[in-house]
Amino acid sequence: MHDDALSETRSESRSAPTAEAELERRFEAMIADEVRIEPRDWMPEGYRRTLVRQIAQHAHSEIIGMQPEGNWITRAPSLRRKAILIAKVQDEAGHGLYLYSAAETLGIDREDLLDLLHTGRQKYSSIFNYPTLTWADMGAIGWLVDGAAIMNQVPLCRCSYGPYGRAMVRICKEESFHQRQGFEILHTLSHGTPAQKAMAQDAVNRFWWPSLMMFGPPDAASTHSAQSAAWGIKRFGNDELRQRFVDMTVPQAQALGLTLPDPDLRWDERSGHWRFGAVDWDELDRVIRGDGPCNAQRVERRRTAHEDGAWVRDSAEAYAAKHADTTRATAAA
Ligand code: BYC
Repeated sequence: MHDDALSETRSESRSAPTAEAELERRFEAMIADEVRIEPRDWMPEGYRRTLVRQIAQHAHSEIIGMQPEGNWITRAPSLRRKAILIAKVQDEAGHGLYLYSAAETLGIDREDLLDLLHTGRQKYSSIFNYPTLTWADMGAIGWLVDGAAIMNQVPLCRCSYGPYGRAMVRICKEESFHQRQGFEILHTLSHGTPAQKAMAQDAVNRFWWPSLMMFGPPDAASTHSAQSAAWGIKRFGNDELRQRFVDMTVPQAQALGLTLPDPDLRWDERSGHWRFGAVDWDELDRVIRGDGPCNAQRVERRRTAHEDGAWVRDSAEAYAAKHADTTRATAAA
């Protein structure tokens, strides 16, 4: 669709009370033409709800994801490692903020989203319900968890909803940096003493399968994939992205000199893919339902952090109100 035609469509959809079917037809045409949907465009309620669900889950994952890594800030093995880890955890907070802002453009309040997280009514990624037991886990999270996140999130930069797609561009750039720092931590450990190499291997053993679960259930069991793909929200199915992640990661594990804990992992010459063993979908189900090793601890910590931060929000609101009063008084003078 040409720009002129698009702006005509948009201004009409904003001003004229067109019949719902016509609005829907225009929406579908925009999706088919890969024209981005923006906050003021008409959209079906299901599209809006799907985006709120996915963006909120994503935002929650970013801020809950600060906990397992924050756990190692005080015990990072050097000042350099500590500074890098602090910056990474701070990046995750920033990702959460862009994503909550993107969700707010869909007419939902950030406080309400946080309430849904704190009361267990909205999910966050299963991966953050696993503990970080050693320093090598910082490497495994960066390499595998950020690696899986990038694989999943780069296609979201082309999401049909503008504010989400644009937020993802910056997030993916930062995640790429995170992935490299994780790889570098593991590379140092795997080329260190035998004890350090064993620590790196143990971290990879524990994070490999949960990383594969980050892509969601198999396509056949995925409730939302087909509709999300039709709306241009998801560009690939869960299984395809999982396979791409395995194909990308196996050679990297070889470069690290570490093994992946899957006896069925083998190169399939015919398809040109690494074939992997069966994922334990019952485990994903259990962790999503709240029965992972750290679910209760993560949500409790998040609630406490929110309560502890109440004074900051109150102060910011009071400052904003005072600033608005001053601006009004100056304008009236
Ligand atoms: N964990 O129909 P499906 C990050 C839920 S990276 C928890 O396939 P969909 C970070 C799913 O929500 C992690 N829940 O759903 C990285 C749905 O439940 P509801 C966050 C999961 O939405 C490094 C149900 O299962 N990334 O933040 O089409 C450092 C059926 O699934 C999981 C994102 O969120 C799971 N692993 O696809 C710091 C990326 N898998 O909602 C931070 C954006 C599935 O019906 N999100 N579920 O109750 C997505 O791409 C998609 O939402 C998913 C799932 C691929 C995750």
